[in-house]
Amino acid sequence: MEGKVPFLPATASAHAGEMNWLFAGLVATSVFILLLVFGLMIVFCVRYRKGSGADRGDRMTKTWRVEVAWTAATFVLFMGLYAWGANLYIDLHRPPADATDIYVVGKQWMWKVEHPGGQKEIDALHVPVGRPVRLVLSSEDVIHDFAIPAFRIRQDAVPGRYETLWFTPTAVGDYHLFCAEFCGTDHARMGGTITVMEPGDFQRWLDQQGAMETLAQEGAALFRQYGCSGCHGAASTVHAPPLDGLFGRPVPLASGETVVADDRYIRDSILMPKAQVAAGYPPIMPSFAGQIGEDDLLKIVAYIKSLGTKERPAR
Ligand code: HEC
Ligand SMILES: [Cu+2]
Repeated sequence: MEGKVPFLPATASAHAGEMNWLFAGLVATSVFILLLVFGLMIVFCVRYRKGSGADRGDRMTKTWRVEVAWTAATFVLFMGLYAWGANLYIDLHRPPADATDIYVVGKQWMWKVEHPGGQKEIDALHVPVGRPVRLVLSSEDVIHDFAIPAFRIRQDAVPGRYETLWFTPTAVGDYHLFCAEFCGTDHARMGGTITVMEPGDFQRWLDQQGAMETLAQEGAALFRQYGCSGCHGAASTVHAPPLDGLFGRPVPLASGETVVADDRYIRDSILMPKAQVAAGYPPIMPSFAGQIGEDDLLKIVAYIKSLGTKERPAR
């Protein structure tokens, strides 16, 4: 179901069409069950009303066949809906490898957006049409929820962790952005606009934001400012793991487990270093919880990610 569907917001992302079908499927199933139950109730009410000439003798005995048949039929029907929805949900949380990362921080009461090139926006998000975008969401205070009805997506932004979701916009235009989790006095005003642009226009928009440091470059400065380089830098005498090429690599932990170093792992390593200690290293890294805000964390994580690729910030 693409294009304009009556009573629904615009259908403007690659998943939105299927979401419409799923919604239609749920409504159709509910309406069918509703009509069946109420239809039978009404029929019986009328047929067996007081004084009607309906035959009341010869009562039918219950048979297990009927019980099993309707139980199995509804079970299969609802499990089918569940599998359909779960499949879509899982897909929405598995971004393609070529998706662009955009960082979003929710706080009372605004959305702060940072593009990988360092461009910043507040209560606005510009994206190119037809390209997958992966959002990394976090919150500085309470739970918020990033919701774009035209894309049929919403995701809680939870303090203390990263949540991700992705979408591919399919139609150029402006769409509403909302906070969909009651988060305080000005919750109702915590919204904005998503602007979907042609890739060329988007590139021009990025360029117009002026020359600025990329997120990774800002992160590199913070990495020194917070003293990380004292232990992790090349010249350090402390026995700390080098962070080059860390992103995306499996990391053996002291506990014997192995985890993949993703955004979340790096973030947790900074805030809760004792929770997952890298194998072969002493657990001497101090926790930076409460000292580094979400904004700066994103930049440091972006910097550590950039160390995995060849294009290291030249500083
Ligand atoms: C006192 C020295 C020290 C400081 C300061 C320090 N670290 Fe660490 N860091 C370590 C050690 C030792 C480990 C390995 C043990 C562990 O996982 O806790 C580590 C582990 C890590 C890891 C996980 C690496 C892996 O291979 O799994 C990351 C990411 C990290 N540090 C980032 C940072 C950042 C960012 C900062 C600054 C905000 C910082 N560290 C400050 C010593 C330090
Ligand atoms: Cu909010």
